[in-house]
Amino acid sequence: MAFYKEQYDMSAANDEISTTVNSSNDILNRHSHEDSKAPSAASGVQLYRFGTVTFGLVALVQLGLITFLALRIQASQKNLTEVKEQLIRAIYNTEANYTNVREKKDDLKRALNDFSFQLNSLTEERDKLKIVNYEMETRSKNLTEERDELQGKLNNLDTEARSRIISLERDKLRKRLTTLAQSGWTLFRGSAYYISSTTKTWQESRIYCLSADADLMIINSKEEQDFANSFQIYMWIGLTDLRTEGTWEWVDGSPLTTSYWGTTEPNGKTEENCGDIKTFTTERSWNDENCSHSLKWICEMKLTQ
Ligand code: MMA
Ligand code: CA
Repeated sequence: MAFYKEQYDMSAANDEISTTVNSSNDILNRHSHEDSKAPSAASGVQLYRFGTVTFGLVALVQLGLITFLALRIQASQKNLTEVKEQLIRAIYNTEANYTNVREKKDDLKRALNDFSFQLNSLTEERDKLKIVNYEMETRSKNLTEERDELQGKLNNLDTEARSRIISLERDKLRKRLTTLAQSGWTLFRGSAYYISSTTKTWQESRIYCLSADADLMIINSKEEQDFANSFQIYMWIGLTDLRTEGTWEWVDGSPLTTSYWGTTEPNGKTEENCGDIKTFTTERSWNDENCSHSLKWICEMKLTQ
C-alpha cells in the first residue's frame, strides 16, 4: 500500500515538473512571438537574456525537484526494504512459533494419551484392590470368628484340664491317705515313716516304698538320725554309691550333708554299695552292705513342700 502511495506521489511530481516546463515554454513562445511583432536589437538582447535566465531557473527548479524525488524514492526504498525484512522476520517467527506450537500440541497429545493409559491402569488396579480388600475383610471376619470359637474351646479345654488335674491330685491324696491309714506308718516332723516287718534286698525295698508314693529314708538332721536309731532295727535306708563307686548319695540324688557312718565304715568298697542302720545303739549307726542282703527297711513319705 505504502509502495503504491510512493508511486502515486512520484507520478504526481512528474506531472508537476512537466506542467512547470510547459508553462516556461509558453512564456518563451509568447516572447518569441512578441519579438517577431516588434523587432529591435535592444529588445532582442533583453528577450534573449530573459529567456536564458528563465531557462536556467526552470532547469534549477527541475534539478531540485529531481534531487528531492530521488531522495524520496531512496528513502522509500530503504523503508520498503526494512518493511520487507520485518515481514520476512515476522513470517519466519510465525513459522517457528507455529512449529513450536504444533510440537507442543503433539507433546500434550502424547501426555494426554499417557495420562489416559495410566488412569485406565490405575482404575483397573483400584478395582482389583477393591475386590482383594473385600476378600481380605471377609477372610478377616471369618478368622476372627474362628479365633473366638477356638478361644472358647481353649477356655473349655483349660477348664477341663484344670478339673482333670485337680481330680488327679485328689486321687493321689486319697491314695496317700489310704496308705497312711495302714499300720506301720508313723508321723515325724513333716514326714511319714514306714518300718517293714518283712525283709527284702535294697532294690526290692525301694520298689515297695516307691509304690506307696514314698522312697527309702533320707536323713538330713541329727533329729532324724536319732529318730531312725530309736526303732533299734537293722534296716535299709536310702543311701547308695551305686551310681559312682565311693561317692555316697541319697536316693533323691542329693549329696550327704552330715554323715553318721559307724567306726571303720564304709568298708565294703565295690562289694557293699547300699546303706543301712546297723549299730543303732550308737549315734554313728550307718554301715555299707551288699545290696543283695535281705533286710528290713524304712520308707519316708514327705508330707510338706
Ligand atoms: C558285716 C557286714 C559289713 C560290715 C561288717 C562289720 C562281716 O561283714 O555287715 O558290711 O562292715 O559286718 O563288722
Ligand atoms: Ca560295711
